[in-house]
Amino acid sequence: MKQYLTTPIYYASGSPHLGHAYTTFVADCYKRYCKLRGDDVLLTSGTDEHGQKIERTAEQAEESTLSFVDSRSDEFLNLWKNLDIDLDRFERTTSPTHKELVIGLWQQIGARGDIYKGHYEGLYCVGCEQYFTAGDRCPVHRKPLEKFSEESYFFRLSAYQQRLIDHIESNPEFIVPGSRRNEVLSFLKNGELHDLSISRTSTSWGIGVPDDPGHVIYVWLDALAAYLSALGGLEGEKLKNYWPNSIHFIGKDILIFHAVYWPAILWSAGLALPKQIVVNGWLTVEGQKISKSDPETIVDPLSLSDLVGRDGLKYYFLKSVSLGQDLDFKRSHLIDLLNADLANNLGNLFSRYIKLFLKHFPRGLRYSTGNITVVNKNLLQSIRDNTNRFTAAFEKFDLSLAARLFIETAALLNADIQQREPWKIADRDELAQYLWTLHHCLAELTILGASFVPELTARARVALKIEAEPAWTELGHRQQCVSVQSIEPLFPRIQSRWPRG
Ligand code: ME8
Repeated sequence: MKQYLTTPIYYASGSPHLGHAYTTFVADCYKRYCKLRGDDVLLTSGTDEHGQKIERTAEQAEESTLSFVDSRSDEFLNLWKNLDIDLDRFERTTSPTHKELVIGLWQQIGARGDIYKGHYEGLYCVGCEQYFTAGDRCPVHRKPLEKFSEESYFFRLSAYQQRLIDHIESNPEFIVPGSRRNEVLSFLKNGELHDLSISRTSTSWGIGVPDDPGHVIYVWLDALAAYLSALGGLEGEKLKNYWPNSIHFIGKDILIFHAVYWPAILWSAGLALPKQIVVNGWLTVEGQKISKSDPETIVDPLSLSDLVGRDGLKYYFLKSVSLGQDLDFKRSHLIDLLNADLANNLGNLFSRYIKLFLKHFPRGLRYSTGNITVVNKNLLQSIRDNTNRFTAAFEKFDLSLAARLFIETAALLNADIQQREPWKIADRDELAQYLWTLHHCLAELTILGASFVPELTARARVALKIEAEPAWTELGHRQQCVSVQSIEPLFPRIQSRWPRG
């Protein structure tokens, strides 16, 4: 199956922070799971580089806008490389191919009769690059809204109100989780949808409106279109093959743009809608959303990954945040959880198993499935049951439950070893049979872990002397000869360098 996944196209107005990393971890984890299942899956991220917010930030930094966005964009790209995010494409909205696509999209919408020229008068938050109809402060940035009055092109968004309601109601999985779907539905049902201003004259940093050089295209229309540019353009094969099966991973702050404006734009352009929008909550620090505009909240993902490793960082957030919920970040919780789950539980499981195996069967052992006892069959079956629950969790985007099932499976194996005390088994055949069974259980455990802690599971597979790249098709496949080799501890305990907090 062909699948297309996207993270938001993050603003190149500042350096990436933990909030950006979190959504990217969710998308990366989901991609790894799809790949494991054998899907042909592409993941896109990128940077949103136009608009007034960026123009003003570059001015304040006394840099040319282009060199400013070049360096911010590099920071994002380098972060994803350093955190081992499995990206296929990194799209920049200043690229010439993207510009061409946005102009093509504008023309397609125009040809449909959905664009007209008018005058915009109202409120705007430059931080969100969003129009407001009421209020005097932006609820996200907590700054006064600015009054704008300018000539503008409009998109006939109002014409799509009922169609949007119908689509969301007849596709219950279009917006996940359900609480976010309800939010969009009540937004659509409780008020009149106004046409959307889609050009600006008060900034020149953007893509020019075709044949009207005084206007630049609204930055959100420009940025959303990057999802299509990353697939190689409006006429490309990739768009045909991957787009209908696409999932946008976003934060709740940009839900209306993705669930209301974007589908209407796509319909107008004669394109299919993405299959799903998966919405995460916010990471906060002391109750405040981690945000560029609030420097006190900023946590640098790289320095954190230097301390706990990139697998540790991914695992912690994927396990600790239930999809759609907020999480108040605390370093002490991060360290305690990783020490408990990855050092004590997972790490000890592998080290005690490998030690035991090497002591008794340094050159490997051979056993055949037909001869194993009911106790060992049951152990294999209980891993299989967890695997089935794991799949169901992924299908509901409940990555936190899937991570828990992975680590509970490790705990189950530790408990089994503790109870059966293989170091006391005198019968060589019985011991061989148990270690053979455990070998298969551990191999399956690495499959469950591969989407969350890919580097740890790859090393665990080296210890088990099996193919480094895990695949779902391995499940239930039993080999007669198994062996192991020793490796460095999988996840050494983290000694906190910070004051507790
Ligand atoms: O909105 N907690 O870019 P952006 C969780 N350019 N997720 C967070 C977060 C937090 N504290 N802070 C940021 C834009 N995020 C537009 C997107 S897409 C066509 C254009 C994540 O740099 C979350 O995914 O402000 C959120 O939606 C996104 O970063 C916003 O990134």
